Amino acid sequence: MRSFLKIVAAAVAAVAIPASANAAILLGSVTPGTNPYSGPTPTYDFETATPQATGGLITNTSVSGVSAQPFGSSGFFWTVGPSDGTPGILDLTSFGDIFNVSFLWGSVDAYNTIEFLDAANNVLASFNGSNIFNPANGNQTDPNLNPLVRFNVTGGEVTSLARLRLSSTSNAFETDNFTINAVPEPATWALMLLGFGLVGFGMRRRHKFAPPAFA
Ligand SMILES: [Ca+2]
Ligand SMILES: [Ca+2]
Repeated sequence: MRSFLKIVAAAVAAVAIPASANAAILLGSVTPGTNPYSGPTPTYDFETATPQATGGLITNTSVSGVSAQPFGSSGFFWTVGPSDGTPGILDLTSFGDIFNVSFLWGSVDAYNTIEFLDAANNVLASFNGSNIFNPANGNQTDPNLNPLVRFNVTGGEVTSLARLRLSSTSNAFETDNFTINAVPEPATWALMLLGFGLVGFGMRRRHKFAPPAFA
C-alpha cells in the first residue's frame, strides 16, 4: 500500500505542472479540410444536445447569405454572426487541465474572432480569420479556408482556460467537431484515485484471507 501511495504521489506531482513565464495559447497547426472530415474523434459534433455551447445557432441547414455548413462537416454545425447571434460561448469548465483544442473552422472570414477566456472572462489569447489563412475570404469549398485548426495550451493557461468565445461582425463564423484534449477536473481525479485505492484494498483483503495452501 505504501508503494501504491508513492506512485499516486508521483503521478499527482507529474500532473501539477508549474506555471511558466512563457505560458501561452498558440496556433499549433492549420490542416486543410477533407470531405468527409478525417480529424480526431470530436468531443462536440453537435449531433446531440450540446448545452456547453450557448449563443449563435446550432443547425443542419445552410442559409444563403447567412451561414454555410463547413466543408467536410456532417449533420449539425454551429454558426455565430449577426443573423444567428454573436458571440457564441463554448464552456470548458467540466474539464481540468486542457492541453489543446481543435475544431473544423468553416468558410474562414477575416472578421471571425476566437478568444480563449479564463473563469473571470479575461482574454488569454485571441485569433482572427486572417491568422488562419490569407486571404480569409469565406470560400465555402476551398480546403484551405475550411481547415482543421489546432491550438496548443501551455503553462498556467492549461489550468486557467475556462471557455471559448466566438464572435463575428458579419455572417458568419461556422464551426463543427470541437475536440478538447484534457484530463478530468480535480474532483474527478479524486474519485478515480479513491477507486484505485479501493481496488488495492480489495486485492489486499483477498490476499490476506486466502485459504491456506496444503502441500
Ligand atoms: Ca456535426
Ligand atoms: Ca464564414
